Amino acid sequence: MPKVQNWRGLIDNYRRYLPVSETTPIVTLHEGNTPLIPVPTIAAQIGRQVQVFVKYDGLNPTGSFKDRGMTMAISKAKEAGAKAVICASTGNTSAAAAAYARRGGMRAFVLIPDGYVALGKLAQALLYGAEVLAIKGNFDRALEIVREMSECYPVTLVNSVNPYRLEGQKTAAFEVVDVLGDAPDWLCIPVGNAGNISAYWMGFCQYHQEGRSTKLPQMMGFQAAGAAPLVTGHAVSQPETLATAIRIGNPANWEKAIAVQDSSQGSFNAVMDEEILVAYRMLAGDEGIFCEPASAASVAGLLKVKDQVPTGATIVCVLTGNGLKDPDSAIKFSENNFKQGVEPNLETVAKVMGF
Ligand code: AN7
Repeated sequence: MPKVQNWRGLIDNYRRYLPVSETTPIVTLHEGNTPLIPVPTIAAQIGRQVQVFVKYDGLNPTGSFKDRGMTMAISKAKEAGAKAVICASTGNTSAAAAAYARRGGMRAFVLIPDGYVALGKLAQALLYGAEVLAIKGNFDRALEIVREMSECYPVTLVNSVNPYRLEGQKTAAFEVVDVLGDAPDWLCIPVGNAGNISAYWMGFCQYHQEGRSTKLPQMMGFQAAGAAPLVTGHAVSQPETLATAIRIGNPANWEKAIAVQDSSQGSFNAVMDEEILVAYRMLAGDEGIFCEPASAASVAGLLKVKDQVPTGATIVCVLTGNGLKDPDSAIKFSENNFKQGVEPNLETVAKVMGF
């Protein structure tokens, strides 16, 4: 029998693992339940009978994993009577905060680094009705300001320093284990503020304690080489990478990130922008999966450290955001010289096609 599941969002599905009660008003866009897709051409580049999957979290309602955290953060803010939320963002958090806050009847203030937010993300924040302030500074500066704002004014901070964000995001690990039947051996993930890697680890540990998995994954975090504080061990005052989502020099969850690395026997590694682009094009061109550049860092990283992969390992790479978020990068870096200005007749079209 064909079966269509009535999925009503991750709070509904994983309620018993989340800090919500009967009276919490659930603000949801039915996020979560994203597909875990095999990527055989990437597995083939590693060999040794490894299996590689991508967790395509770009298929969430606003196009990124941030929806997982935002359904929790906004529901809890609403429960506490908040009238407005605030965040700093490289783009995706602002889109998710805007969508969920507006759905919950709250104002959404977002601070973004002027000129460094991908087009789709800005478009979303504007249309969802956020109050957008583009500041003449980078993400790290914006985060400092919104932290202070939330201390001095009646606005709830919904960056990943808000613990409810991580509670929601940990459900991605639950989904991975629910689909695979066990935890993977490796979890490869792009890292900016290190909220998501911390959330995944929480989720894997919680499921493991409940006996739902037999093992815990090694957590492999990847940062862009120009914004790799967790690799170098010191904050980067002027982070630079074309993967603007992870253009972050001073991760808000630094201590948590180090704890995850130590307790999972994982590591942080840097990938060059050029390596990110190779993975970005490979995912789209060989696997039909369109993610944004920052997300491709997980696959770029896996390929970079492929010699360390244990034989027969099961690996999950997290694709955190949808490719449609950043159409400019897709066009700029596609290496696809499409034919423009073609005369509209059969003869020319066939000729240009090489027939
Ligand atoms: C696509 O939106 O920080 O390590 O302000 O958008 O949890 O920070 C985005 C981060 C990875 C890094 N992939 O996650 C923001 C923001 C994508 C992202 C990350 C982000 P964290």
